[in-house]
Amino acid sequence: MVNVIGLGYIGLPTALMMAAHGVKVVGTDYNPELVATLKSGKTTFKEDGLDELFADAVKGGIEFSTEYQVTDTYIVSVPTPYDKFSKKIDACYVISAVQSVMAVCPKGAVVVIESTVSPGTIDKFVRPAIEAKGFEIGKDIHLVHAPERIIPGNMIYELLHNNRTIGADDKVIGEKVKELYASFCQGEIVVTDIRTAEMTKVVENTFRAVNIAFANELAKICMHDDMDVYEIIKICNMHPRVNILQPGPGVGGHCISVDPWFLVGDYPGLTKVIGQAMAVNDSMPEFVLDRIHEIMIENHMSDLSRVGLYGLTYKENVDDCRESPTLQLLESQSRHLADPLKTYDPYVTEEMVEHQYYDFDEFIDSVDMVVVMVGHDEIKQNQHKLHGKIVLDTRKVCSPDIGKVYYI
Ligand code: SAJ
Repeated sequence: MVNVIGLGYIGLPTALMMAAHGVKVVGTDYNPELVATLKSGKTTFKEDGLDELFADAVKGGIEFSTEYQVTDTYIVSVPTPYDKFSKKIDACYVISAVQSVMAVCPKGAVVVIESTVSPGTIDKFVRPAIEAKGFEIGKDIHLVHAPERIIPGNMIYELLHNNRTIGADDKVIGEKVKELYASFCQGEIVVTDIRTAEMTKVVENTFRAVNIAFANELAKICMHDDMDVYEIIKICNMHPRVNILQPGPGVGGHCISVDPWFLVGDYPGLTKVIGQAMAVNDSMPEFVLDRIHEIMIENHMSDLSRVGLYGLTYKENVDDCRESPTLQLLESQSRHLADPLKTYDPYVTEEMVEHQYYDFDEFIDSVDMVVVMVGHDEIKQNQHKLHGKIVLDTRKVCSPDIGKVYYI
């Protein structure tokens, strides 16, 4: 039996996927409300295909509990926040989960860490936590790092099809864990050592962050000299060896906007490109704020309460608002002591910020200028309703034909 610890955005789909593929799974989370919701047959966040997968996992006998189980295999999938000032990882949840596993697990158990950790975290924090409980690693406990790779918005497909990395001290244990993941994963599964696995995960997200920063910097250059950054990127990407990502209002989510800082925090003198890239991405919400002011002046608008931000989540068609560019923008704006802008997001039904709307039409009626911060399908399909408004589209989802549309 596999005990999956932490039933959030990664732990839950992973537990469900294994259970739906014949593995006996108990999912454990320390939040009793979350466990009660899952036990009552409901999922805890929105994701394409998650409800269907949940039904299959229930048929496969999945159970949910607040208790750690006595078993031979644990998968730890808890959050790894970072300290905003030092830029270093805060491994407290991983350490506490591993300590709780140690309190119940039999000798010989395999502990797989799925949470993203900065290179060296397992050596620095996880091994000492295990040894402090009197266990000998490699004999009493086997350690594995299997970083997740799935993208919110397409998680279920990617869980099934992405290639994976398994880092293990002992190749035999690595192969055993590979077999477990192969119960559902149709991609290639590479077995390597733990430090390499830690590093690959952070490097993958850093590669994407640097590429997005490059696109954002191009957007600023093009804005400065009135060139169309989207057309330029489109043409450049027709070159067989060029693949530039898209500019936007900033980078959010709990991965791309966080993981590269682990490298900057640990190697401050060696991360010039990465550090600058992260600074460029972090500057984007302020850049959008400046664009809003410029466009307001150009259109003789002075009333900020007539400006609305469309989208609160960190990207399209997900309900996750962690580190979202819209929240970053509102925070910058609050430093200027201005009244917060109006906001609306079809995926955010609970109050999150001031002046939040819950109905698309009411939101549109209440403003003269709409700033598209997130390219949800809803806005793509309803862009005709923006007719007559001034639009700042930071995601290039609206056609210039709908009216007075600006891009970044
Ligand atoms: N973004 C842009 N321009 C782009 C692409 C993205 O501005 O061209 C923005 C998005 O709007 C969003 C942020 O970047 O605010 C991050 O979104 P994302 O879709 O690039 O990635 P995440 O954070 O949802 O998921 C990433 C993925 N990593 C890579 O693609 C290398 C995913 O595979 C990882 O599993 C995930 O991080 C994670 O958990 O680490």
